[in-house]
Amino acid sequence: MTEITAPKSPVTVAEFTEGIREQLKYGQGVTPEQATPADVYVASSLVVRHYLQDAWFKTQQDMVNGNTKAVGYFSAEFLIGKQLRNALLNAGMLDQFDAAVEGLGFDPQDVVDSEYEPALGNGGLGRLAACYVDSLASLGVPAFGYGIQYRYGIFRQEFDDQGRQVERPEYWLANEEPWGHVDYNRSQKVSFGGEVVEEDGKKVWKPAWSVRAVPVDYMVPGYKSGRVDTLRLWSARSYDEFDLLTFNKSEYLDAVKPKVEAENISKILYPEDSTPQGKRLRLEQQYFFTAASIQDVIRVFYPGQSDPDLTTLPDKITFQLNDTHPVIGIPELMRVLIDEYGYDWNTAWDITTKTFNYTCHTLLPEALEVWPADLIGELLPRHLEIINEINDHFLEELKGKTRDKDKIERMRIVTNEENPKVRMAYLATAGGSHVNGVAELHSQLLKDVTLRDFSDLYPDKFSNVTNGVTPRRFIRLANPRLSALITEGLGTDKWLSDLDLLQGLEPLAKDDEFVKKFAAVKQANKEDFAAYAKREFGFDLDPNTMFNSMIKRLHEYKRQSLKILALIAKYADIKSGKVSVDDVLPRTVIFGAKSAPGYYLAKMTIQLINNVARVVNNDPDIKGKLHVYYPWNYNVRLAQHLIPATELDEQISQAGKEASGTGNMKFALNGALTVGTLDGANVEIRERVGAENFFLFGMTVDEVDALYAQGYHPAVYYERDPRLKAAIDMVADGTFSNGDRNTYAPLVADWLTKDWFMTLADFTAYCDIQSDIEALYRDPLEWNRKALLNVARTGYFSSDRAIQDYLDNIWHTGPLA
Ligand code: KOT
Repeated sequence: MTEITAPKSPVTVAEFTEGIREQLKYGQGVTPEQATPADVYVASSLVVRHYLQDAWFKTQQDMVNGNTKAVGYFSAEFLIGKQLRNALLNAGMLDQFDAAVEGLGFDPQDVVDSEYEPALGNGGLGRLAACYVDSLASLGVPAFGYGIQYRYGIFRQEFDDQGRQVERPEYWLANEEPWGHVDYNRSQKVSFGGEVVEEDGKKVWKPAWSVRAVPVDYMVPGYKSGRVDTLRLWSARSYDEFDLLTFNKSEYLDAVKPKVEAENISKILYPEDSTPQGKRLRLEQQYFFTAASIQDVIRVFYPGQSDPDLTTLPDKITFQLNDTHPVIGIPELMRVLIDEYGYDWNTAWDITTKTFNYTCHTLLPEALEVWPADLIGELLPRHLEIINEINDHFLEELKGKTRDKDKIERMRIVTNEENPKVRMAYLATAGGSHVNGVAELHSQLLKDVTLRDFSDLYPDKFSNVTNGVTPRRFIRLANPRLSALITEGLGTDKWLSDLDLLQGLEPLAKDDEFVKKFAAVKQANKEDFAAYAKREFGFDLDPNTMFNSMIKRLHEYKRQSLKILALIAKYADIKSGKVSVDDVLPRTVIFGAKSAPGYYLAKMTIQLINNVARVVNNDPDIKGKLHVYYPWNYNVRLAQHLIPATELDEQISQAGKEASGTGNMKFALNGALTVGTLDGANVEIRERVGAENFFLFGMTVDEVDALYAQGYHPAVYYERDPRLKAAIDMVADGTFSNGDRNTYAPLVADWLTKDWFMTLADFTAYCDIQSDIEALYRDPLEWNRKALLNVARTGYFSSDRAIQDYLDNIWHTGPLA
């Protein structure tokens, strides 16, 4: 075997320049004079890929030849964000790129702006997967991310003239995409439908149709680790280009139908967040990528072997299931082991349970995936048999563990009813070694509530891994000024791979000069964001006001309505003269959020926010003291611009509903203060930064439960707090709908009669805490001291630490030698 040499990077400016020239000439077919920034973007990306190629080979080779167990991270979403700058940073070529591109007469910013963001995720779950592959590579751990290369990512959000969300297709692959390497020669066949027959006493699945899963490989360069892992996203292609027989009858549309249907599988990302869609296509997607990935793993780790010893699989790789979307992989591995490789049930079960682990990302009961058994039987008849058999074996096992028949009944993987259903979270819990939640509180609630019976009988399976975010993208790339200041303060840039070093900033919080530098960084970032918002959205943000952001999916439990109601209450106070406008602290509130297209109340909340913005921003009585902006199409790029410029971050979900949150971590690490409830990872953030450096308000999980139990009547709160009454009345009376009282009537009715997430019950506490926030903000030095302490004390929330926790407690593996 040929010896592969160490990675060639970092390169010189001259080499980088020459690389771009070559690519422009032989790849793009243009001279540097003819080239556009988009050409230079493609060329530069290919140059970076070129320099990473040897490290990529070497990582793969060491992974297969070595004895370090690899990680297979199975996720329906990877919200990776733009690739070029991240790859440059991790490969150590940022400066060379800037110099080379400038030397060729281009502005590096124009070049990176030409990149289209791969929008292959909905929100937190998908972004977490992207942070995790970055950390795996940075820690030198051999890993594959396995997912789907959707042709259409999360929809592009626009607002119509009424302020309503409009969804447009996000065809992110319209232009040349230099990062995904399509590898037709490593395709896999994935089959569906048909029937199961018995042949010689063996079950044989005779599928009705198949699709070709083509891998599209993305390099995942580790930060200064010399390692490059692989994100392998599958794209569905048809085997039958078209059916000639039908075509000859000149029924063209029918002739291309099989192709269209097959390719539909990877056509679009479901725009749902925290609600599984009971759609056949979704199950097809889930099976498509997990089946292709499992075959791929066998191909990679047992190359050319017709009779591999798959009992060694759990020593070669561990599979992490990112929520239940890939759980169909459990019966698939069983099927492969039994039907294709001839293992007996017990051996196959032993291999499977040792290989899989499951992360749960929710507490909302409606988000727990449940599939009708009929549907599984139709699409995957052999898998349904296997799932039923897993269920039977599992129920037997439970009888040996407890005499509580009700408990056993409750734990059924396949429900016992006329139209049985398969509970994917239960299948994942039974079929794997470990189950984890994503923040301490969430993991506790998983054990106490959602999976209580399981944790009673299998306590050792359960653990917590608090989420984390990558400091490379979310500090270094997003916030170069703060990064430089941190490096100055610590005297090293090692914090980028050891974020606990941020603790070294702690003493500097006592140094007023340093705090002032920190404040100047924030101010400059605010000015940058104002310029960006002007360019991109035409907004006129005033950087001399407090920048207060709330960015996350639009969902009732996250309570954007609490934020907007409090803002309306303030507006009402000014309008009625209760509060003098001269006493109001100037504040700019910035929202970023997409709603699921079919989520009626969420979409109405978007419309309300846009119309509050229209009214408040244009009301001369407000004298520019309150501003609301809602940049459309919130995505990773916008997050990277807004987070460094934010001073106050909103994490105001109802306690017990947000599994973790990861935006909260990004904001704290970028020196924003948080106003938040005791929910998800807020709890741990507050513990670390100190109660005095966090604006806590609202009910606890226990208080929420007690209030539900006692009977929750939101109208009581409306009557009790005049500020709340004024705000809701203002929405109801048409102030934000040109006098039309019907526009928001459903929202108002919901607040007053249902209010499932208790927005009204937390309103008073939320408004009251604003005076603490504003008092502190009026003292910039003290505000910034606390913000700096947030940075110094949140190094724990690095995804490197989270991955280290997975390695130590769940995967039991580590870096390549
Ligand atoms: C989506 C469908 C079903 C089950 C869960 C989800 C889900 C959960 N999608 N995103 N999440 C978020 O995941 C993040 C990463 O763990 C969390 O920080 C956040 O609280 C979840 O809402």
